[in-house]
Amino acid sequence: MANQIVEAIEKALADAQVRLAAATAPDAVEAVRIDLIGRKGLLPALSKQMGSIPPEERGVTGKAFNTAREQLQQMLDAALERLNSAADADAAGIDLTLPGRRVDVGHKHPVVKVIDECAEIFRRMGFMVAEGPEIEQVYFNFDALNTPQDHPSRDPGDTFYFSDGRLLRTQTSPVQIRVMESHEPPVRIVAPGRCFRRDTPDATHSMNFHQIEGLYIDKNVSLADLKAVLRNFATEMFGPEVRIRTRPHFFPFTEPSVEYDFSCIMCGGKGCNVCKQSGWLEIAGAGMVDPNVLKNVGYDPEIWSGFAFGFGIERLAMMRYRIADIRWLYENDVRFLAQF
Ligand code: 2U9
Repeated sequence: MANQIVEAIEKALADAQVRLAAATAPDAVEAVRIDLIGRKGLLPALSKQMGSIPPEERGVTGKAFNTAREQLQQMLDAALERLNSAADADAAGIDLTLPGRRVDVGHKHPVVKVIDECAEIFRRMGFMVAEGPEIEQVYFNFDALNTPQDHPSRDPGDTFYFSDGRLLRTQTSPVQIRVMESHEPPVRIVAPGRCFRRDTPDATHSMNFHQIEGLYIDKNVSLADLKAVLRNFATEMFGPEVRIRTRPHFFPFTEPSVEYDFSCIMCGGKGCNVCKQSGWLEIAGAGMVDPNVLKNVGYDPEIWSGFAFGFGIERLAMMRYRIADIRWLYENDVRFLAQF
């Protein structure tokens, strides 16, 4: 008899569970409460049968009633809570069935992505990253780099000067001078950063641009070491199919000086608008560090030698991402920037 009562209680609870899950209004929850524990409800009716069961089973059956009442109360509360919060959302005009709103996560600017990627490639070849000030002294930007007073890059019309004589650096080479002045050789660094030149902006020129320059000083360093480093950089950055070539050039701070061309990334070297049908793109300047520069920082050029190179970051980014106009990198138009 006791088992039948306990079974009836369990079945009543299971039925209530189903009805509460389907309830769409508080009235339906109240109806479940009345049916089960109202004055004429199922549980009070069952408890009246307690008298007809053997005394030794009454304890167990009584416990089953108490547990059932507690459980039922929790189920009723939870159902009301669910209906009320849905009603609140409804009143506030919120549709809980809509998918969540996507949160736009920001990302790095393409110029910064290319700097990071270059730094990582050179890091794997043993170069450390060095940084320095964007507002520089004339000595670090020009004199220490063997660039004479009458060199065109020192023209006030080509460089931004402050009234106290300092300037906005035109290259990151002053960073290398600062590192050499404060460290004994060997030196293996890359210096990425913002530079400034008084150019008229167009599709390939910006007054504000970025460079990454490298410097490698050790004993018995040669142009062959430079070639190996740039060959590896080209492969890592643009893939193994890219060819490289060297042309003689002149820079005040390197002797001999060269320019590096990479086979055109756009047409694979066949000739197109971007490479002006030549199949090649000018990518980097480089050379063996001029002995005068080594002397300026107190290194003995009879013992130490080394190479230096410089890349324009925007140019790399434009090739990497096939960007036609450098100015797009500086307009902060998110429709453009969101593509990278
Ligand atoms: C020291 C000595 C020598 C770094 C060099 C270049 C050639 C070069 C270009 C990069 C992009 C100019 O703005 S750009 O188009 N850079 O052509 N840079 S050799 O030579 C150094 C640097 C530091 C102490």
